[in-house]
Amino acid sequence: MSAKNPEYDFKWCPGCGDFGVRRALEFALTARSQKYELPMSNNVVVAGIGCSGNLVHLLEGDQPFGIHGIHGRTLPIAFGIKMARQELNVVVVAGDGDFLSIGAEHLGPQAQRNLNVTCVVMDNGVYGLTKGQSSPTTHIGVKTSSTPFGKIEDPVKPLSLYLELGVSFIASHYSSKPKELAGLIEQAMDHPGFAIVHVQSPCTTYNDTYEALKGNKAKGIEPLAVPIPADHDPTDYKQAEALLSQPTIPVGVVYRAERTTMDARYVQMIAGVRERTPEALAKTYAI
Ligand SMILES: Cc1ncc(C[n+]2csc(CCOP(=O)(O)OP(=O)(O)O)c2C)c(N)n1
Ligand code: SF4
Ligand SMILES: [Mg+2]
Repeated sequence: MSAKNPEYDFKWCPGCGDFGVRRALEFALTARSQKYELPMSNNVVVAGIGCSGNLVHLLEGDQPFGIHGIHGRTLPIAFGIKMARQELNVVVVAGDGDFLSIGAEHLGPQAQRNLNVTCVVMDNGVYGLTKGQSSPTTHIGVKTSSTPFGKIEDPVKPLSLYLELGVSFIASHYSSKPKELAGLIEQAMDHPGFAIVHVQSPCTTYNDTYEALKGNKAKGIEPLAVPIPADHDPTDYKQAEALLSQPTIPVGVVYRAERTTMDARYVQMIAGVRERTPEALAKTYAI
C-alpha cells in the first residue's frame, strides 16, 4: 500500500500482475510530466471497481488526481472529465470484467468519438476482487467459482474487438516488464485519440498465467506472449488484422490511426457558437 494512502485497507496478493502495471504507470506518468514540464496534477486516473481499479490508491510518489468510480463506468466518467477539461491527461485503469463485461457498451461510442483518453486494461481472465468468477476473457472449459463444470462460452478477443470498433491506438503487453509497458503507455498518452493498452496481468490467486505467457523451456512450453515483428506496420489495418489472427498474444503496438479527436471537434464547435442571453434562448422555444 502506498504511504500516501495509509487509511486505505487494500492489499494485492503476492505476485499479482497489477504490481507491474502500477509500476509501469508510475514510470509513464513521471516521464510524461518531465517531458512536457507539467505537474503530476495534470493527470487524472479514473479507476474501475476490481483489484485492478485499486491501483489508483496505490500509486507512489507525486500523486495524480484519482477517481475510484463505478464498476463498468470508467469511460463515461473519463468522457465527462475530458469534455470539461481538455488540458488534462486522462488515464482509465480497469479490469477485464469492468471494461469488457459490464462496461463493454461504452467502447463503441468512445471509439467513434475518438475520445482523447488512454485506457490501461488489466486482463487476468477472471473477476479477481469478487473471488474468481469467470470473465469475458476466461477461456472455454476453465473451471471458476461461477463455472464449476468449465466455462461453456467462447472468450472475447479484446484486441480484435477494439480494432473492429475503430479504436485508434491499440497496444498489447504483459505485466512482467514494467519499463517496456511504460513505453507503450507513454505512446498511448501521446496518441491524439482513443488509446487502449491491453495488459495480460496474471491473478496469482485465481488464474496464474505467468508460465503460459512467458513459457517454460524445461517443460517444453512455448511463450504465448510474442514480440510483434519489427516489420509490422501499425498504420496498416490489414496487417493489424493478420497479426491478430495468430493464436499468440502480440507484444507491442498493434494498430495506430490518425483521426480528429472528439475534444478537438468540441472546441471547434464551441468556438463557432454565438453567445446568447437566457432570454434570447428562451424566445427560440416560444411558439
Ligand atoms: C454495478 C456493480 N456490479 C457488480 C459489482 C461487483 N463487482 C465488483 S468488482 C467485480 C468484477 C471485477 O473484475 P475485473 O473488472 O476483471 O477486475 P479484477 O478484480 O479482476 O481486477 C464485480 C462483478 C459492483 N461492484 N458493481
Ligand atoms: S485476487 Fe488476483 S487480481 Fe486480486 S489482488 Fe489477488 S492476485 Fe491480484
Ligand atoms: Mg479481472
